[in-house]
Amino acid sequence: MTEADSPEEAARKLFAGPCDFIWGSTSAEQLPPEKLNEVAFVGRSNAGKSSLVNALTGRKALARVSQTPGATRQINFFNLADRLMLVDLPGYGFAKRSKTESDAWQEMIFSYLRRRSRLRRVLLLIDARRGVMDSDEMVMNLLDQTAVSYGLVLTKGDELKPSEQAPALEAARAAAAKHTAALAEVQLTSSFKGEGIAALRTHLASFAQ
Ligand SMILES: Nc1nc2c(ncn2[C@@H]2O[C@H](COP(=O)(O)OP(=O)(O)O)[C@@H](O)[C@H]2O)c(=O)[nH]1
Ligand SMILES: [Mg+2]
Repeated sequence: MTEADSPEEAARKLFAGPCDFIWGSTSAEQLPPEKLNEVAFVGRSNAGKSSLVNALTGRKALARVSQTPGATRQINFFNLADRLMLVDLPGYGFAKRSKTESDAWQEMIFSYLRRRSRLRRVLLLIDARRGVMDSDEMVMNLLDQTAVSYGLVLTKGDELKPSEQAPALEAARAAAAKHTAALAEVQLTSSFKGEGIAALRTHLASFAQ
């Protein structure tokens, strides 16, 4: 008999397995059937969502990394080994967006969040250099109204000097502490350098079936 894998090793294997883009929704009326537990990634346009999905799955171009902020306007579903659905939500907070557009975004995200009974976790991505901004606070207020708990993930950690990391984490923890549904723990990641990626895989793998 072989010993069971550690949670870290089990997570590594899960994310090294097949992962396929299966569905892109431009409205919350046309979501795929709920067969798997889901974890969703949300954040400002350019926060690094697509890059993080690629880093987690070890693929260069599974989720499209955009050169144009705000280009991803659909909800993209990635089936991870038939065990977990990774969901890349459209970005928000792009300065050129009109009120109508941001209302439409909010409506789409809110109806996604309300409809998915198998949504286990939302990760709210924050560019580590910028920290929590007003638009992030608005989304945290929105998330507080749903039943799903969410964790803050600082992205682009490689852009911080070592001395800037602890203050950035502390500020994000303080922002999270003001919100009822936010988890206390904040993760620092770099999709480019791999920092924090294995830990995030282990966290997400706990929701896999
Ligand atoms: N330095 C650095 N840049 C990153 C990292 N992740 C993403 N980026 C850059 O940030 C920009 C937006 O990334 P993208 O994944 O498309 O963000 P999205 O709009 O949230 O999906 C791109 O220019 C990426 O190359 C990272 O870990 N480190
Ligand atoms: Mg994207």
